Amino acid sequence: MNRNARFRQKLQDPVLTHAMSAHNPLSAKLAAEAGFDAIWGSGFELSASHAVPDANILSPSQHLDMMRAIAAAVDVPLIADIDTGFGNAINVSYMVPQYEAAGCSAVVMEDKTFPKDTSLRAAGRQELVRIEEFQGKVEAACAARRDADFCVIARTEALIAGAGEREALARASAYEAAGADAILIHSKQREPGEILSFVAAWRGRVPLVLVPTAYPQLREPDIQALGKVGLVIYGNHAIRAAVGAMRDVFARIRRDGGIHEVDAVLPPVKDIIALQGDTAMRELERRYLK
Ligand code: SPV
Ligand code: MG
Repeated sequence: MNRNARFRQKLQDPVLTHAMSAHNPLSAKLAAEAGFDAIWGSGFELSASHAVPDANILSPSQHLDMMRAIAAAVDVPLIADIDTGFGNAINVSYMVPQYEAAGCSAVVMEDKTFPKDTSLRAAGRQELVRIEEFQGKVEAACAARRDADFCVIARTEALIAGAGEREALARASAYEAAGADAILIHSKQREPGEILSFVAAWRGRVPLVLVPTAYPQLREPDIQALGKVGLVIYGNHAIRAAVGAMRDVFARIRRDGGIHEVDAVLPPVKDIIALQGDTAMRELERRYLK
């Protein structure tokens, strides 16, 4: 079974699928190594790795290039975060085949205006497009895919925008009717109540997708028990882990006046060389360098 078919099957499977964020092929490789089912090609993480806000500051081609590099580095399915689809339904029609050709197995597209503002920032500019407009974008994404197993996940930001559960449910149903394979429902409340209420009220047939960054107390067994969630995405834990680890090590080196103390606690250089795919290159060397 190819990657797209595997991902579609996993998404529909009653067992919860988990995806870890990545901002480059190395972080994707570490997530796959840790046993995550899929990689989340996070716009937030890629923006952070360029030290710019997650607000469509980077170009679509920068994101697309990174997705291509990640898909080439790992075997697990890659879910591309295409923000609002980089424009209207026409832009979506042209972008989706490029993400598919880059090796992604799914796209997640959100119902905000372009340019977007990031969801979890306090007092962000959260403006939703009309329901019909976003239905057109979902239809365009579905029609543009070449492999029927490539998944189109519609994300509603109704709760993030403060529009309430009724609006979120209306949008989710409208996007399912437009052909979405799953609905991502996002919340920035520090307690899971808002999300749990939405999940309980959801009557659609397609699975839900959660990103529990703001309400980390909701664990996988709790989510699995809800019965309607097919996928949980850990949205920014690769970049936060990297920032924490680098800050700590850099401060220790400054404090110690050298690298003599941290050396023993860091992964050895041979570990990094292995992650670079050294074994494969040595095999090429053995076979072809004559
Ligand atoms: C991302 O990781 O880019 C996301 C999730 O879209 S969030 O940042 O929570 O909006
Ligand atoms: Mg994003």
